[in-house]
Amino acid sequence: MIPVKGFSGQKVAVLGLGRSGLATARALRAGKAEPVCWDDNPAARETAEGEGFTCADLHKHGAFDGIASLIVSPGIPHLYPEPNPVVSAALDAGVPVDNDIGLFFLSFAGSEWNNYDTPPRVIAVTGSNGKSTTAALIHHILTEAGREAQLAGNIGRGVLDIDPGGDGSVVVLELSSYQTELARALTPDVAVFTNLSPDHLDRHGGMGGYFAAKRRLFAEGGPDRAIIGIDEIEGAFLAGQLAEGPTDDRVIRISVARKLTGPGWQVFARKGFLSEYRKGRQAGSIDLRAIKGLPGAHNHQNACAAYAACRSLGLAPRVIEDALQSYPGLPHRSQIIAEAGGVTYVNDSKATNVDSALKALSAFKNIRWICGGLEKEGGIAALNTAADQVRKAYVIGREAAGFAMQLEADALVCTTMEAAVAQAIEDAEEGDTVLLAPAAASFDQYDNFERRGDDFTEQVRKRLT
Ligand code: UMA
Repeated sequence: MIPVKGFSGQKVAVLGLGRSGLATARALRAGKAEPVCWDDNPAARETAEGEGFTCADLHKHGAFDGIASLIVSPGIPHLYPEPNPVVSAALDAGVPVDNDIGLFFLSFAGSEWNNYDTPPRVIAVTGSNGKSTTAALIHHILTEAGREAQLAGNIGRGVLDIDPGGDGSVVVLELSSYQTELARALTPDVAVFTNLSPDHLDRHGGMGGYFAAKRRLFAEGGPDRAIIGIDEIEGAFLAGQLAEGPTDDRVIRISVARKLTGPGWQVFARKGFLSEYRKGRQAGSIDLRAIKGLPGAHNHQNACAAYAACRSLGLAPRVIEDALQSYPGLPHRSQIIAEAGGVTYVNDSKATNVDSALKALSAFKNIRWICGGLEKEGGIAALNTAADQVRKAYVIGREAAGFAMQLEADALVCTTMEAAVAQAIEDAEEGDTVLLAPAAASFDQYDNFERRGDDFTEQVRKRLT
């Protein structure tokens, strides 16, 4: 745990007592602050009280008297579509609003670092898609290379839950736009921006707000090294804005759309080959095509970003290449869960938006595609650009019929995962891929995308054994 600094003897309100909130309350207590906790769910309050925390209703008039700061969990809106009333009350009372990420950057450095040969470094990864894989891949490469590394943030572990950094260690953080937008301190040593496509637009008042939230990671005086995917205009703009000039290698540009030339530092992947160029010279090259844990161009972008991050810490190309080969992949992200009778079964339940589903569709051929769920803003028409890859769609979700009607591919309304998997297995022929890539949120039928992916895996395994 990272004890929170700067609030000793002061009351700090904590709103939301899930993974990030509980870790925050513990870290505040370890830093001798007095957390005053609240969660709208009585069960979450009970858990916190079981750990000896004081809960007090932060909606009540005067709740912010004597409170030094309000720490808000990422899932709780602080601005759009409308701020949670507790956040509004804190703002009205002039109480600073922050989150666990802001506290982490205030508290991570310790006086023991003065005795270290190499101070701990923080790598923060953001972007619409691929940030979990990129963060996990960086962590995997560092660990394989014998570096002490910890992984936290949006990937599932509260950032204040990690251990203090040892000599030469690295912390890899996956940060969502919810987290970067609110954090009052954001000072990673290396920051990565994978890509940008519409997501969470309701929470950011549209695309501009969404990009602005992610850009905060690269604000003035920010990272020593910025690794930026430039295949969308926002990334190209950000890289251009951060670089002092064409040779400034503080910025490493990455692409999977084109060969990058120029005198700066760049890493790109084309036709399955990763190349690194620095000062006009090729510094590294890796054949990514046979790496099982990283199928498809979208994963090649993740490989480029992770490669660049590790190169910026001084790892040799060869060491990175060896580690890429052994990357096992993350659950629910292009995860091969079974192979039987020449058919491959892939769980990409994390493809919760159109863009990530399109990336999954382009990574495989002859697809029996399980899709559908709670549609996100912006519609699903763009999915039809991948219709050629799809042999048949098996549509799930409460609104399966409406979803199926918008698809150009041959589509069957299945509604449940059980029905979709049963039919896809019955139809599948040698060489096909049965792919769960929903292009929608899971909340109409599941608690989260993990449960949806687990259900898919269970249904497939049940039928194949
Ligand atoms: N709550 C209230 N009032 C409300 C809303 C929620 O009290 O109006 C309470 C809930 O009852 C619950 C708590 O807030 O007890 C939940 O807080 P949370 O939703 O922020 O969830 P955590 O468990 O703290 O998890 C958060 C991130 N969740 C979100 O951003 C929604 C996790 O990312 C992250 O792994 C974790 O912190 C540790 O850092 C998940 C996620 O879905 C994976 N992220 C989004 C995404 O990837 O698309 C951004």
